[in-house]
Formats: sequence, structure tokens, C-alpha cells
Amino acid sequence: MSKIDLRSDTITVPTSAMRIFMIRANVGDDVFGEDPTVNDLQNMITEMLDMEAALFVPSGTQANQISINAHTNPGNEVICDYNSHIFNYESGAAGMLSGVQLHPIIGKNGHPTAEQIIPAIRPGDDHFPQTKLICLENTHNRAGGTIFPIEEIAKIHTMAKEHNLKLHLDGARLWNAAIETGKSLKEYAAYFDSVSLCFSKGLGAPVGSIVTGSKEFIKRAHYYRKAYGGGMRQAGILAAACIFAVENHFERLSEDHRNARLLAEGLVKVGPFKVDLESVQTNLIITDVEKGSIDAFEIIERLKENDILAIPFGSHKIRFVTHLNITHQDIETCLQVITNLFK
Ligand code: TLP
Repeated sequence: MSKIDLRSDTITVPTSAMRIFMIRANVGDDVFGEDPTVNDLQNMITEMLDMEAALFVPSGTQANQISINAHTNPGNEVICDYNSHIFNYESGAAGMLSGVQLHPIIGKNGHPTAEQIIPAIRPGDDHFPQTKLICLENTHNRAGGTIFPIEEIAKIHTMAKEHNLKLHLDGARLWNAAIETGKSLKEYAAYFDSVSLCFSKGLGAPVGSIVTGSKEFIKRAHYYRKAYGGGMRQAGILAAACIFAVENHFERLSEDHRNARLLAEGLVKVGPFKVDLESVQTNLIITDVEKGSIDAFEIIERLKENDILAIPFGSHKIRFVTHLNITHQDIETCLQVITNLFK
């Protein structure tokens, strides 16, 4: 049996059709702004999000970190969720590269409310760092792919403007939120000063993310992209994969969401797994492993022996992710194996 790899949607490999599309891409030197395919991708996303400008970058991490740097000065403070990717999985880059301090707060399902954020905003007193930026994440990774309610985003937007704060969205999986809610990317983007998106998660491109915002913001982001070593040359070959991914793999994300629900509903019936089904809203599932039973690492080892791959989120949580390379049949097989192993 070939492996059923549910570790992440980052593991997807380019399809044959995508590879053919990549080969045909027109290319130029993108550091000079002369790669026609990169420019096409940037224009396409600018239009889809109704932002002024966009910048193609190698990774979601770089997209977020460039945005943080372009919005802040060293010594500033950035408010984010305690479980956000920016706080947990970006190697401490905000402190290292932007010289800012992160101020994490614990949001419900990864989504802090405006009421929670207000007390975290520092008073204008020289003892304190100056709060400059709020970062939100939609969908939320560590919370299990949860969708940020747009009404709450609107409230945070209004509050941020009142306090003269910038608002950035880590939209690595905003695609999933848009497909699931039926709201356009534009509707979400309207509330933010900058939005980052990834093409190399559920959309299945091999590499690539993008940052969007005002022309002035993107000009600064362009400088930081160069400084971070993210200036790529004939990057059109990669941008082509991203264009293909948006055109062919965006709508189908609902299939991943159906597969995730099927898996989650099956998991709750079996032995050590506990899933909050309400939190399974897109393509990620975080299962709690019941205390007192075998721990997450051991479960993962047993699954691996049976060609099913998942990743631990600590010793009592496991994450499963559905994606382009996972079929309905894979989920059925996976549930069969899990039932046999743990019932
Ligand atoms: N997330 C990866 C790991 O880093 C955890 C994954 O497997 O889910 N924002 C969010 C919300 C993300 O989930 C990720 C990747 C990123 C940013 C960073 O993207 P890359 O990996 O392109 O730097």
C-alpha cells in the first residue's frame, strides 16, 4: 500500500498538468521586475483581493515576516494569537529580523476578539513598547483550520483604525476559508492593510506565497524581500505553478473539507481520539488523545507502521490534514486501519 500522508497540505506534489504549464512559462529577471509570469500572478492576486499591489515571495514565513518588518520599527509591539503561526512556527524571526516584540493573547479557536485585543494595546507612555500591528490568522492552523468570523474581523478592523494600528492577515489558508464560507477573498482582504497567501498548501503549487497591500507597503516589502534573500530571478517558472494552482485547485478545496469531516466523524468513534467536531471547519483536524491512554507519539508510530502519516502537536494532540493528494478512498482506508488498530 502506498503511504497516506496526512501530515500537511504542504506535502502535495505538482500534477503533470501543472508541470507542463510551468515548462511553458515566459520568464525574465524578477529582481528587475521583468518576469512576465510573476507580474501576471501579482496582477491576478491584486485583482482577486482588490488590493493596490502584490509581491511574489518564496514562502509563507517570508510573506509574514516581510509584512511585519514593513509595518513596524524596532522596539514596537505586535499583537497576535498565542497559537498563531507567527508566534509558534517562524523561528523567532519577528524578534530576530524586525526587532519587534510579540504580544500573544489567547483567542477562542485561535481568533481573538476586539474586546480581548483592546487591553493588550499599550498606553502611550515611554515605559512601554509602542503597539503598531495586529496579526490575525485565517484559517487558523493550530486551532484546526478554524475560520475567523468575518463580523469579528470587521470589529477588529474598526478598533484597529481607532487606535491607529495596522492589521495584517496570515492568510496562508484564506483560500479554504473563502471556499467554505462562500465569501470572496476580496471581502476578507477589505479589512486588512496587508494579506499574505500561500500557493504551496492546499492549492498544490511546489513553492510560493504572496504579500498584498498598498503600493507604498509593497515598495517597502520589496526592499525586505531582497534583504531576506528572497529576490528570485527567473521565478516565472514557479509563478506559473501558482497561477495554475489558483485556476485549477481553488474550487476543489471543498473536496478536502468533505474528506476532513468524514475522517473527523470516523475518528470520534474510535478508541483514544477526541475531536471537537465544531472546530473541523476546513481541511485540518486536531485530535486530542485521551489522557491515560497511549500518547500521540506512540499512536503516530503505530499509524506509520501501517502507512498512515500524521504529525504530533505535543504529546496529546495529533494533526491530520486532507489535501489534493488524498482521495475519499484514502480516508475510508485510513478509518479502516485506525478502527482495526485502536477500537
Ligand atoms: N505551516 C506548516 C508548518 O509550518 C506548521 C504546516 O504544515 O501547516 N502561516 C500558516 C498559517 C501556516 O500554516 C504556515 C505553514 C505558514 C504560515 C508558513 O508557510 P511556509 O511553510 O511556506 O513558510
